[in-house]
This record gives sequence, C-alpha cells and structure tokens, in this order.
Amino acid sequence: MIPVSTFSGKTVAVFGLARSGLAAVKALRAGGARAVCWDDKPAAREQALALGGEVMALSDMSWDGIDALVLSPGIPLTHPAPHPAVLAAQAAGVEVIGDTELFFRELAQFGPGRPKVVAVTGTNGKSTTTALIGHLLSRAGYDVDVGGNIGRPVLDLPALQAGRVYVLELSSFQLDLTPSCAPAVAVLLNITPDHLDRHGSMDRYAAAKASIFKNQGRSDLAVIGVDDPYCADLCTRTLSRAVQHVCPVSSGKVLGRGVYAIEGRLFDGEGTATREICDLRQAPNLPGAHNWQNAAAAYSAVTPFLREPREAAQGLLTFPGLAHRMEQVGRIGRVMVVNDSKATNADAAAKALGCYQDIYWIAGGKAKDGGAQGLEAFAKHIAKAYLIGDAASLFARQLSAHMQTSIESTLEAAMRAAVNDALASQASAPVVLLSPACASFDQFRDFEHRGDEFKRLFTLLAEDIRLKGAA
Ligand code: UMA
Repeated sequence: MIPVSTFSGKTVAVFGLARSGLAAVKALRAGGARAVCWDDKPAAREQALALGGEVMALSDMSWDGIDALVLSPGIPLTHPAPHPAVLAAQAAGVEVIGDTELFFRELAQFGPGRPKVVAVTGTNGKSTTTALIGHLLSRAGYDVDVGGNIGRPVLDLPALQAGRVYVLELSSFQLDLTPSCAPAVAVLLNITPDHLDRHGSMDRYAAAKASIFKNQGRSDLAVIGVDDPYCADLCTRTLSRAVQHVCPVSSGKVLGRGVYAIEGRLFDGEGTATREICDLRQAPNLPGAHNWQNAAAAYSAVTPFLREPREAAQGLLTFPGLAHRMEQVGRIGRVMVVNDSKATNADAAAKALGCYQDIYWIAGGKAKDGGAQGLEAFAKHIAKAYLIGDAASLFARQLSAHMQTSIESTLEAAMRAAVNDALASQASAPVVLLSPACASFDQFRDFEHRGDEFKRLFTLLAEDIRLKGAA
C-alpha cells in the first residue's frame, strides 16, 4: 500500500467504496488523514468502517473543513450529469480528484531516485499493453509494479521506493480526475468512440485521453499510436510543440520515424537506420494487427529503460497474455473456446472477429453508442451470432440481415447452443467466441465476472459433453 501523506492532518471525503475507493481510504488513513466515506451499498460502507473510515451520507454533510473529494472513476463527474455530491463539493470550493491523483501528488514529493511511471491509455488494448510493459521491464531486471484500470488500484501497489517502476493503466475517467498526472513515459494507443455517455462528446473523450501528456517535460517520452485520425492529429500537434520526446507507433503503416509492425514484423528506426526487432507472428499471445500495435507501443515505452532495445524482442515473444482478452479457455473436441469478455465495445470485438474463421459468436450485454454497428463487416468470419442481455434485440436488428442470429436467455444458454452448433458443423476448426461488444453491467458485476462465469460454464459443459461421449 502507498500511504498518502499529502493530506496528513486533513479531512478527505471518499465517495465510492469499491476497489479504488477502499484503497484510497486505507492509504489516506495510513498517511494520517481523516476519511469521511460514502457508498450507496451498505456492505461497501461496512468495509470502509473496518479500514478506519467514518461513514456519513454526503448529501447530509457540511463541506466545511473537507479538503478534497476523492471520487471513484465509476461515478459521473460531468456526464450524463455530475453526481449531486460532485456539484455540492464544487459549490463549496472543494476539489474533486481521484485515487490516481493522490498517487501522483505523493510521487511528486519523493526525493532523489523518484520512482518512474509508465502510464498507458487508449480506447482498446491498454490492459494488454500495460501488462506487456510490466513483463518486458521485469524481464530486464526492474523492480516493477502494475496497476490502475487494469484492476489493482494504484494505492494498493507497494510503497514508493527509489528505483521502482510503476506501470499504470489509466482510463479516461481516471485521467479526468488526475490533474497532476506526469508520467516519465506516456502511451496513447488509439481513440475510437467509447464511454461517450460519460464524456458528452468525442472531442471531450479525446481531450481526456490526450491529458496523459499535458504535464510531461523535456526528458519524458510520449508514445502515440497513429492509426486513427484522432491520435494521428494529436501526434502531429505533440511533435510540433517539441516539448517531450515523441515516438509514433503503427501497425500497418511504414513510418519515416518511429516503431511499426508490417505483417507482424516489428521495425524500429528512422529512414535507412531502421532495423527489424522481431517477428510478432511468433508471439502466440499477441495475435492480430491490433496486438502488433500494442507490441510496438510496449517496445517503444521500454526503450528508455533498456541498454539494448533488442533485449525486448524475446520478452515480446514470451508474453503470457491476459485473462479475458482473446484468452484460449480450452477445447471441446475440435471446437476452440475463446473468452474475450474484455471486448466491451464494437471496436474491440471487431479485433477478435478479424482473427478467426467459422466463429460461433456470443455477443450482447449493455450496448454502447452505435451498438453492433460495423460488425456486420465480419459476416464472412461468423457462422452464427448468439445474442444475450439488454442489447440482444438491438443487435438482432443490426446483424440479422447479414448473418444467422438467435436471441438467447442467458450466457449459459448461448454457450450451450454455440458449442452444440459448432460441434455439429462441418468446419474443421470452429471457434466459440465470447466477444460481447457491450458492457457487462446488465447481467454481471463487471467484464471479469462475465469472463469468469464463461470459463466456469465451459468447464461444466466440457465435462457434461465428455460424460455423454459426444465430443
Ligand atoms: N456508487 C455509488 N453511487 C453511485 C454510483 C456508484 O455509491 O451513484 C458506488 C458503487 O456502489 C461502487 C462505487 O461507487 O461501489 C464505484 O466504483 P467503481 O465503479 O469506480 O469501481 P472500482 O472497483 O473502484 O473500479 C475502478 C474502475 N472502474 C471503473 O472505472 C468503472 C476499474 O476499472 C479499475 O480496475 C479499478 O477502479 C481499480 O483502479 C474497470 C472498468 O470497467 C475495469 N474501467 C472502464 C473500462 O475499462 O472501460 C473505464
């Protein structure tokens, strides 16, 4: 845990007591602050009490004497409307910040040998890239910790220590709450429509993502994917401001200067000085063009830490991959079952759909803006779509002119139908793929809960089919 000393002797309100909120309460208390806490869930309030927090409904509270409101990233700051607690704090002149802001303020106070931060954002691929950077640095012998939006709250990470490197995944929600964000290396992978309900417009969403670079200085590095128009434009603007070092990265484009992958071969350089680093087609857990961009970004992000950048090549090839991201769960007969529960929007699902053929695709949940729009383009890859959750009817309307679809009552029903159809098909290597293109909140706690449930159902179904001797 990283004790937060910057509010020592002061009182901080903490709203939202799930992972990040509870970690903040613990860290504030350890640093000598009073933590006044609230969550609409009674069980969460109990947990805060056990950590030394004081429970108080923020609606009844006087904001006099409160020095900051630490807001969980899942609670609306601006859109669709600021939460009333946010408005009340702002009206009283109390700053509204996140747990990640507490981290960066603590870091700023650290003396010589200050730990370095590599921060990663982007609409898609940020967890994979964050974990990959952690893997590359740890192989290179660094004392490295990985946290943030990837699941482990930043303040839960081991205490700040000279020489330590923190690799943090930062969401747009967290960036909005982190005005002091100042990473030595900042990575922006891509920007495509997502979370527009929470940011109000694409421009505001892109601005939140771009803020990862705003406090960087001369010795810092910005790694920017240039494969979408928002990031390409941002890269041009960042280069022309000439503050920090900038490394453009791409999967698919040859760059005059930067790091790029062409057909899976990773190149680093500038004009004639360009050299090939490795062939990413040999990396079993980085399949597809989108992962090659993640690999290019991770490679670029670790180069300031390595004596010889080629040291990273072996690490890219041995990356073990992440749960819930195109995770191969197992096989039932000749059917491969893949858990891509992390694909919470259409763009992320498109990446997985592009990687396989003969797909028995399970999709749906709580739809994002646009629903499944654009995914009809993968009809040739898809044998049938099994649609679940709130989005099932919308997805059926959007997709059924292009592919066979059915609406299923639960994830379990969808999985049974998909596996049975795949086993009955003529395809030599069919794939049952959960890649929902939706948030999970209509049926599950979060995408991890959805993916874990999918894996549990797989184990049960595989055993069931094995007992019947059907596979
Ligand atoms: N709450 C209220 N009243 C409200 C609204 C919420 O009391 O009106 C409470 C809820 O009961 C809950 C808490 O506020 O207890 C909200 O917590 P949270 O949703 O912020 O959850 P955490 O467990 O703290 O998780 C957060 C991130 N969640 C979100 O950004 C939604 C996690 O990212 C992150 O891993 C974690 O901090 C640790 O840093 C998850 C996520 O879905 C994976 N991120 C989004 C994404 O990747 O697309 C951005």
